[in-house]
Amino acid sequence: HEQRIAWWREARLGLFIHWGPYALPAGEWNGEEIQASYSEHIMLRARIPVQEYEEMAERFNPTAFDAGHWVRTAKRAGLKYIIFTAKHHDGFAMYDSKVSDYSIVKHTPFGRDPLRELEEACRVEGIVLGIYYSHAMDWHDPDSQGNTWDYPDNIGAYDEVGSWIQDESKRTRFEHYLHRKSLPQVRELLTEYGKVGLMWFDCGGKLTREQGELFFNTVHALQQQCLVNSRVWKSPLGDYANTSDNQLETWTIRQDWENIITLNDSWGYKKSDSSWKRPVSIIRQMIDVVSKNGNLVINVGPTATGEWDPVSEEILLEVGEWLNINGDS
Ligand code: FUL
Repeated sequence: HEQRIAWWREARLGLFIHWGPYALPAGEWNGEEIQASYSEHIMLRARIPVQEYEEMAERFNPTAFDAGHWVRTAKRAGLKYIIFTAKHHDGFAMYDSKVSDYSIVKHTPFGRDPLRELEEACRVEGIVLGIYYSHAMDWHDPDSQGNTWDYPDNIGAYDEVGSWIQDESKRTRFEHYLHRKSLPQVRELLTEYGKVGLMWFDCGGKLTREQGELFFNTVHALQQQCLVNSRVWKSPLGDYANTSDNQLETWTIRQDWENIITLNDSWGYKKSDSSWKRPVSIIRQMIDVVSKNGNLVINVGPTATGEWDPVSEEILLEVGEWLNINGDS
C-alpha cells in the first residue's frame, strides 16, 4: 500500500471527467428541465425506459472530442491525474467493451474509443490515468440495482443492503450481474488500457462487504500498483477514503483522503446549471484540503459535441495560473 500510494500523495490535485450520453439531454427530457441537480442521473429521475435511453444514446456523436486538448488543459490547470467515467450508472460503456455491446464504439455513429485516446494522451503528457466505474449500479441491466421502472422486481436505487440480501432471487440476480458484466468489465479496463493509476468505484455501500472485497482484490490481482478508492465498499476498505460529493467543509477522514467537487452543481453537463464556483473559492478549497494532507479532485462535464463548456475551461485555467505563481511544482 505504501508504495502504491506514493505518487498520489505527491499529486494532490486531479481532474474528474463525467462524460456519457447524458450530455445530450443535458438535464432536459421531453422539453422539461429535470430538477434534481445531477444530469448524469436523468435516466433515473425521468424514469426513462431502457429502450428510449438506448435510442437517445444512438445519437451521441461527439465529433469535436480531442483527448490531447483535454489532457493538456488538465495539465495547464496544474492537475496531475484524471478520472474518466468508463461506465456510469446508466450502464453505457465509454470505451470499447467486449463484455457488452452497449458502448460508445458499438452503439453510436462516433465509433471511437475515448478511453483509449485519453490513455494515449495521458502517456504523452505525463498525467496519470484513473478510471471511474459504477460497479454496483446499472440502470440498463435487468439484474443490477436501481432500475425499477423497466424491471419492477429489481433492487431499488435506495434500497438498503439488508432489505435485498434477504430476498434470494434478488440476491442471485445481483450476483449474476456482478459476475456477468461488472467484474468482467473491470477486468478488461485493467488489462486493455495499460497502466491504470487508480480505479474509482461508486455506490459500493450497496454491496455486501464480501462483494466489495472481491472488487478490491480483483484490481490488485491485475495491477498491484493501482489504487482503489473507498467507495468500492466503504472506508476502511480502499487505499484512500473519499468525502461525500461536493463537500465543501472538510476534515481529515483518515491519512489518505480525497475531496471531490464540481465546478457547478452537476457532474455531467447540464445546460441550465450556471451556478459556477468562482476560481477564488476553488483555490480556497484547494488550500484547505491540501493543508490537511488531502487531495482535491475537480470535475468537468464535457458537452455532447465533445468539448468543455468554455466557462469551466476558464475557471480551471485561472486556478492553474494561481498555482503557477504560488504552487510548489
Ligand atoms: C455519486 C454519483 O451518483 C454521481 O453521479 C457522481 O458520479 C459522483 C461523483 O458520485 O455518488
